[in-house]
Amino acid sequence: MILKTNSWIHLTNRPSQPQLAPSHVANLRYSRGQSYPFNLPQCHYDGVVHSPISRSLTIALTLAFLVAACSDDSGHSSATSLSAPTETKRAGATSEFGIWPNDPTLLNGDAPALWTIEVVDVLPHDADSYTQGLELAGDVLVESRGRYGNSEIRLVDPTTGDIRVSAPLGDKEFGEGATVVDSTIIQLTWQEEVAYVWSLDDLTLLDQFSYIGEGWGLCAQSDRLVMSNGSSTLTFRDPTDFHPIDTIDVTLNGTPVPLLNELECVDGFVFANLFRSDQIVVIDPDTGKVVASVDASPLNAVIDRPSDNGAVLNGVARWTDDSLILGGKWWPEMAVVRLIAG
Ligand SMILES: [Ca+2]
Repeated sequence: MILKTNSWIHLTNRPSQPQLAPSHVANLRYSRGQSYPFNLPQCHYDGVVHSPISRSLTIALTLAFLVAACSDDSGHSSATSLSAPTETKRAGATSEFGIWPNDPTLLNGDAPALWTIEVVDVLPHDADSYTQGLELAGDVLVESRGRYGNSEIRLVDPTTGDIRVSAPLGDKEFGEGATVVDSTIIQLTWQEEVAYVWSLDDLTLLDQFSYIGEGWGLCAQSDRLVMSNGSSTLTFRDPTDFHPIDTIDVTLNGTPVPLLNELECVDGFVFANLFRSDQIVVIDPDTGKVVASVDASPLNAVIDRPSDNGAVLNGVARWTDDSLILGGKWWPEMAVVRLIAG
């Protein structure tokens, strides 16, 4: 059982919270050594997509969003310089507020926070795995692997990287996000409109659900699933039969935030990495408002990411009470990180 609880949902307004402009969301960056086919004012974005049609449309809409956002703040850059990890800075200490860098009552949709990360550890990862989703279940890391002909669900020892057990998808199926519900794993497929239900202990296929549209990210709250499809809309689903319950549009200061990708449900909030970026947004799922944005680019100083444009950040998992695992497609390592004020 790894469902998270809404431990503190009642938030108050604090005037001292750092302001997050729309340009921060637009300030998508790539790992070092990679090229930027599109150079926008204060924005770097790679428009290469691995989907023939739908993601191209999404990228086009996003570029329009980026241009609009950047045009409002073209004279100021929010880029954060890469820095060496501070591995011992808070090692062994548990934050008073768990995963949150500040008093959690600071979080509110009117004054989104701007955070970054410190890397506190590095874990091994299968460099052949096209990571599409990560979630911890006890001492086992659940990893969904994508690409046609290579998709599977696997249970991994997170400290050694050893694969304990795996189960393949069909050659014409593309694995996407996955989450744990009680003693099962629900795994999405990208465009095949089917979600598989696996036994958590041995990956026996137990059931499958059908749905309409694309599947990208998935996480579980106490009574509902949260699913992304690459747009700015999250869909809530019943974990027992996967039927849609409701949707919420995700916004930052009133502006839609597209390309919501891999998800992680944390303390009643939803973490979503933005596709092809090192940015993670923290969403209040009841309002859709982005309450904080996390610049994860400091991991580039630690993780030897492949130069392939497809090797993007695509794994977010709660690791300990005060840390996350961040992983990506074909990454040889994963980073254990803590959130810190940016
Ligand atoms: Ca996750």
